[in-house]
Formats: sequence, structure tokens, C-alpha cells
Amino acid sequence: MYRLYDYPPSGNGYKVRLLLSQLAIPFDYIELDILKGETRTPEFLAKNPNGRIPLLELEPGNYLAESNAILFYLAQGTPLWPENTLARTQVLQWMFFEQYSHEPNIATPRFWLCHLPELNTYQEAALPYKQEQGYQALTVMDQHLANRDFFVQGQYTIADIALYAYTHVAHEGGFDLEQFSQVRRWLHRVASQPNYVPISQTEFAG
Ligand SMILES: N[C@@H](CCC(=O)N[C@@H](CS)C(=O)NCC(=O)O)C(=O)O
Repeated sequence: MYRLYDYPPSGNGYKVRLLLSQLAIPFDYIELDILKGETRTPEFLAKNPNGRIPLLELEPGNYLAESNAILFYLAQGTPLWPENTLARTQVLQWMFFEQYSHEPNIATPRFWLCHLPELNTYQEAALPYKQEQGYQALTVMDQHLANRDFFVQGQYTIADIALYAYTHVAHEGGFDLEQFSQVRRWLHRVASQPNYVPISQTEFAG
């Protein structure tokens, strides 16, 4: 059985939890506390030298890191990974967008504001810029969704899961989604998918 190493508030970890649940794939859930450095121990670094969750253990000693790579692996052969090459490439396009333009600007303010006792001088100075960049990413998403139900060819895919994870908790990073009506409608569509689980759920049938 798969074993997922994760930190419960993590949106990157949630992407994997959500997909495993939607595909009804059982898994063992191992909680680590990143605030206590539990991903930086020699034992964990032997599993993932990059010292980060999520980490999926496929079988004993065989690990996959990087949330979107894990989504790609798990979605093969399912409707969440489309059949045609252009659609597949568009899914990857949005997943790369998520990692470069979205997650660093929306997840990071959330982490700073919700999980750190106080901001250091670098974080205080960088926060407004990150939030401005985050709003730009949300604007791109809102425009794209103006005439679409989901990000790629009208079909629910792992691109939606990748982008949903931190968008639906963006308010925790100081973002107001009021002006992004298309994004808000899409959030409801994702949350209505079969076998949806909320980010707060960390109990899973193994
Ligand atoms: N690009 C990676 C980012 C992973 C990441 O930043 N994980 C954070 C939690 S969301 C982490 O493990 N931080 C612990 C640390 O850096 O020590 C992914 O998508 O999986």
C-alpha cells in the first residue's frame, strides 16, 4: 500500500490526499511537523534529500517527491489525465504555472501569516510583492475560467487539483476572492466532485 508523508495544513500534501481519495486508492498517512524540522532529520533526508513533503512511498524504499509529479504518476490511466496530446500538454502548462506563478505567491503568504509566530524583516518586506503577484495569478485564472468549467478542455483533471489546493485557502494568505467570481464558481465545481475530501481531513481508510 502507498504511504504518504505529509504535513496536514500543506496544500501541496492536500493535492495528493485529494487525488488518492478521489481515485479511491487506500494509503497509509504519516504526519510530520515541518515547524519542528521533522522533514530535515537524517532519517527523512534519506528518503527525500530535498527535505520536503509531500513524499509518496510507492513500495518500501521507493519514493516520489514533488506534489505535481506525484499527481501525474497517480493519474495515469484515469479520466483525470486526458487522452489527447494537446490536452495533456495544457494540463502540464497549468501545473507549471501553479508551481511558478501561483504557489510561491499564494501558499507562501498563507504559511507566513498562519503558521509562523511572527514575520522576519525579509518576510515583512516581501509580503506585499508576493500578494501582488498572487493577485496577478488569480486574475489569469479568472479570465481563463470565464467561459470554461475546468482548466483544460472542459474536463476535471489534475490541473484543477493542483490549482485548487492553495486557491481555496487563499484567504488565509490575506487574499480576497470577492472580485474573482469565475474562480469562486470553479472552486464550488471542484468541491462537488465525487469523493472530495476537505483539506482538514487527515483520517483515511488504509
Ligand atoms: N514543489 C514542492 C514544494 C514542497 C514544499 O515546499 N513542501 C513544504 C510544505 S508545503 C515543506 O515540506 N517544507 C518543509 C521544509 O522546507 O523544511 C511540491 O510541490 O511538492
